[in-house]
Amino acid sequence: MFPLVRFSASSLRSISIADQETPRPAKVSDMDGTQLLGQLASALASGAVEVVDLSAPLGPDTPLIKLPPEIGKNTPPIEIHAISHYDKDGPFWAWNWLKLGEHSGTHFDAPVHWISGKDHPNNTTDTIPAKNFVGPACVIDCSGEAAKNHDFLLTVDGVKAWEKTHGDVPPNSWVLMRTDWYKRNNSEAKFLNVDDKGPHSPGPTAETIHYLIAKGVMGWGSETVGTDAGSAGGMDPPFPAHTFMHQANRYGLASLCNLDRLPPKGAILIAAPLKIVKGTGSPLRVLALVPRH
Ligand code: 23J
Ligand code: MN
Repeated sequence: MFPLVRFSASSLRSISIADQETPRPAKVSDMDGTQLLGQLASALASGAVEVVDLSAPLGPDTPLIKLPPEIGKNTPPIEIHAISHYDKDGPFWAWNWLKLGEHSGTHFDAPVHWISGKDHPNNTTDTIPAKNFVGPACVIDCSGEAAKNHDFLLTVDGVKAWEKTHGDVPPNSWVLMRTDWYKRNNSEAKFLNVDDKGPHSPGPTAETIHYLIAKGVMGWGSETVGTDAGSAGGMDPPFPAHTFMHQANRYGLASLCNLDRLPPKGAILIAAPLKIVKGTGSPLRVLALVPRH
């Protein structure tokens, strides 16, 4: 069933929780949902809870991954074409059509994107349970390391150091690698950071992704063009974040912005891809609900 790696009982249990279609019946001790959402509405109005935009602008200048041609075909340049612009083609209205790869800009990776996730149930953008699109975020700050070393890899020890301060990474949470790499997002050359040895950008080790899957996370997010490091094509296996997250029927978020505006723990992420039929991923607006003190 999982050809590339064996899973512990705890990782399998957490997978079954996230894959459930219907929530478990509320317990008597659960907080009253109406009161809770009333408080949330007040907090949003007052600014006690802030909405932080984690998406990059999506247009012809958005940086796109450049795979070596010997590995495979590339996603096409983004195009935005006017259908009409208050003119003879539509006198009172403006609207556009897009030429847009699923894996363009700030985007979601569905399990079906990778061969290791191709046979899971509910592994496409139109079938993933909606409740998996909202959840808590753990933000691991690697900005200092990534500034010094463009090939920086977050190790299991790095995650454990975060857990020592902030507590265990909870099941069904998003783990986001903060690198401040998004500050390069306005230039494809700076963002992809390619030299004669290939692309250089930070990411996780294969062991880190294993560790997070054993914790039962919902997914892994990064500020770089994909969820894997620039050097990941040469890892064993190649592209471990893709290989192992999707093997576990979990998700990815790439080209995230503004992770420096999130606390290490306590934000709620809203990351809902377009409901593309049999979609392998989708550009999306990622929002974080952030408490302000
Ligand atoms: C295809 C092949 C390799 C990679 C990717 C896509 C992505 O990063 C992506 O956007 O999913 S690394
Ligand atoms: Mn992708």
